[in-house]
Amino acid sequence: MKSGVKIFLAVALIAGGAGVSAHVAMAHGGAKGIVKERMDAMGDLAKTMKQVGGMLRGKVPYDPTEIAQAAERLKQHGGSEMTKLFPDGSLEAPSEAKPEIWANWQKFEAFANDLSEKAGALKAASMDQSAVPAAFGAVGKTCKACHEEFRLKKD
Ligand code: ASC
Repeated sequence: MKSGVKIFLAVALIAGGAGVSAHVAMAHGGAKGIVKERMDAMGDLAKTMKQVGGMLRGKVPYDPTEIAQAAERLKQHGGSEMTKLFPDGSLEAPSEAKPEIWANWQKFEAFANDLSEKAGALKAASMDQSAVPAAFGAVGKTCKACHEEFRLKKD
C-alpha cells in the first residue's frame, strides 16, 4: 500500500474512533455511579459493534480472530452483567433508561439474554466469513429492539 493511502486510512480510523468517543462522552457527561457504569458498558458495546461493522464494510482489515474476540466481549456484556446495571428506579440524569424497564423486567431480561445468545452465535460463526454478516446483523437487531422499547428517544 502507498504510504499516502496508509496515512489517510490511519487518520480516518483515528477520526472515526474519536467520533464514537466524543459522542459517548457528550451523551454520558456528568453520569455518576451505576448510571455511569452502564453508560460506559453501552459505550463499550457500541465501540465493539463499530469495530466489527468496520471490518464488514472493509474499513478495517478483516480478521476472524478479532471478530471472535469482539463477539466474546459483546456476549460478556449481556445477561446478568447487563441487568445488574439497572437496579430498581436508577433513572438519574443523564440516564436514557425508560421506567418501563422495571415494569417489564422479564422482557428487559430477555433482551439482555438475547444479546449474549446472539453474540455467542456470532462467535460460533466467526471462522465462516459467509455466516458473519447475518450473525452480526442479529446482534445489532437485538441492540436496536431493546433501545426502541426501553431507551428514551434522543432528539
Ligand atoms: C451500535 C449502537 C447501537 C446498536 C444499534 C444496532 O453500534 O451504538 O445502538 O449498534 O444501532 O442497530
